[in-house]
Amino acid sequence: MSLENPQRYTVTAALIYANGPIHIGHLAGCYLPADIYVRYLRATGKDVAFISGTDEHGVPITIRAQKEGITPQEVVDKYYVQIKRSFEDFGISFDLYSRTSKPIHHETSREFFLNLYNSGNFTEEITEQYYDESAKQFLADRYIVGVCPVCGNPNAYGDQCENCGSTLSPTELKEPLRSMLSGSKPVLKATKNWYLPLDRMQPRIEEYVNGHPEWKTNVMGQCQSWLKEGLRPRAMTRDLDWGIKVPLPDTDGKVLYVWFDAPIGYISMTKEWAEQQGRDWELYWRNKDTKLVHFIGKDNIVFHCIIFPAMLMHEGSYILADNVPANEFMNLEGDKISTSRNWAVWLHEYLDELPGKQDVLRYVLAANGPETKDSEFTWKDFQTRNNSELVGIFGNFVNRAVVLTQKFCEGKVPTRGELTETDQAVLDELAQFPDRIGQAIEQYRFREALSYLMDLARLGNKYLAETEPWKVAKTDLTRVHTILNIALQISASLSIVCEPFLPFTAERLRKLLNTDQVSAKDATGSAFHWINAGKPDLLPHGHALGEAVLLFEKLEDDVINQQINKLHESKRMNELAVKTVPEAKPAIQYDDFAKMDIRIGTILEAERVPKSDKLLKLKVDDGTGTRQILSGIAKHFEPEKLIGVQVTFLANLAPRKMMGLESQGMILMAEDRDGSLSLIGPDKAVWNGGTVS
Ligand code: B3M
Ligand code: ZN
Repeated sequence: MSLENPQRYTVTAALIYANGPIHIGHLAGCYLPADIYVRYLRATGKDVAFISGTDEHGVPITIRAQKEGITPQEVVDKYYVQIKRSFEDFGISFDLYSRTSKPIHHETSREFFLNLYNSGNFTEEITEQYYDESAKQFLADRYIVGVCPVCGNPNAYGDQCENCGSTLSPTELKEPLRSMLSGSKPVLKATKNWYLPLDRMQPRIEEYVNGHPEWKTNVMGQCQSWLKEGLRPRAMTRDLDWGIKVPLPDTDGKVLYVWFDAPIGYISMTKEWAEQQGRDWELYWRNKDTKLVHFIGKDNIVFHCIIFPAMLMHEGSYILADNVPANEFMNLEGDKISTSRNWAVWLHEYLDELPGKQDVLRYVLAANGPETKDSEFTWKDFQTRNNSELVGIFGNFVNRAVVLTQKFCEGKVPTRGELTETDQAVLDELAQFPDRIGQAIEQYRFREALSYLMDLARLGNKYLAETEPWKVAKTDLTRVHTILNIALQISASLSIVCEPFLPFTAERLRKLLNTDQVSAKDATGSAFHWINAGKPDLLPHGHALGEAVLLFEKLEDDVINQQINKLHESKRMNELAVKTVPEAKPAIQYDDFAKMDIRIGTILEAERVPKSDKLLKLKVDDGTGTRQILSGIAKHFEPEKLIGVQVTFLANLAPRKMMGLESQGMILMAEDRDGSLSLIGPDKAVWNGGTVS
């Protein structure tokens, strides 16, 4: 059951691993909806702690360190700063953005662990895990490499094969196995770890999950499938040297499981924030009138809906999440977003290239939010939404209202005269928007809420189109004043209700309407408060507007095409970079090599072989005469360009027939990473027939 009308909220957004920069998928999947929700709550006067930070433990960090050739500490220090900055740049309004490496977090996690341990809530289990004897370390799944049982890739990881995408466990890998740390063969070794007996907790967790039929169907679906499978005990400690040390004797080389400490981060960060603010953190975690909401992406559902609640239930003194409105994933231009393939729009790059356009991205991501199923970002859609919705509807309406006021009313809010039926209908409709938008937000339907926001701007446009103040001005200025007054009141409401979605625009719009100069009307010190949105008199008559600025600008094709090209180019570069050097062939003896008669010759003639798109027919001067060699290089070279070039060829390859023509030898080529071919010749002219050895 969901809490009725709570006044206090703890809202968390996933603690992302500090192992890379963030992209639009992160924003759309978790942080933007969380921010819209929180901004709305604050606007309606709720007491909110909006908490997030980076997850700085676990194998994802150590893997990154190994890839970049730096220490795990250097990895998290670097990405914490970058990630925090990106969130700030896009207006994600955390009350605190912290990190799990803080001492307060280590203490809180250890204390939590000890509470569970001391009350007998863990089971101890000894299992066999892979161990690297030369590195003297147990190996996380990711550190074990072997042959993929699905596709035969010899470099599959113990958790996944990057070639075919299969999810694996280390015991499924085929020989030869090797450790990524030392290259040696891992051996199985017994080790003790502490397990949370989720199996025993199944009934309580079922009761909790089933008590929330209002959860989103994608979230409920995953929970039910886990529950149906039957919960199994899960290790809460791991054999790893990066993380929070297990607070028990004789546990060297063991740390808390990263998924044990990370969600506790929400609690420790709330403590940190409350300390800074001089507040009581327990109100936000131990008071049953507080509503706890976790914003996450779909890959984190089980941890937030089953494992973390189980930990909290065991501990006993905490509230449980009221809702976990997890999103699905956002794809990019028809393909999954992928960090390793560099198929992403990175937030820090976006702002370098499209400065000041935070709200355009916020708008497009919210409008395409993957709320119920995976969604899609394309640059063309980005352009269309900007040009026809933000510029064409929102910006256009506000701009017309303001410009006409400057033209006909000296830039001051005019008085409203007698209302027509149309006027009254518009004001009545206006009054309904704030609730309509707010209710959708409260139900985590952000796309819908945003569409209502745009409907309000549409209402304004329609009103101006119907009443045509620019025409009426010729005959009836009093009437024009009434129309513009109403248009300005709609604009004023827009400035309030757009703030959760478009905070940068809201600020510009408030400057444009000069709202700071409107005297306070309610207890919060400003008339521009959500509870006043929709009212017909937000702007008093005679109030002077601010300077006219455009809220949005049109995006031209070249800007968009640049982004599309950049994306494809970086993917291409990346594909080249991941191509590995071919495997070595088995060793041979000198005699084997000496059997080959490799020589230098000069190409005298070159032409395409009719009906073949691959073959060129070459005439080569081999020092004793001319020989014909057929070479499969037609796609790589223009025949005319080869004439006169000295090349290396295998002279004693037995003659072969291709397309009815005899080939007497083979031209040697080097293949580049991208598959292009290059001739191998001497670095100065040598005599034809000279041997290569
Ligand atoms: N660090 C996984 C992730 O970054 C994990 C989330 C923790 S939330 C408590 O997607
Ligand atoms: Zn595979």
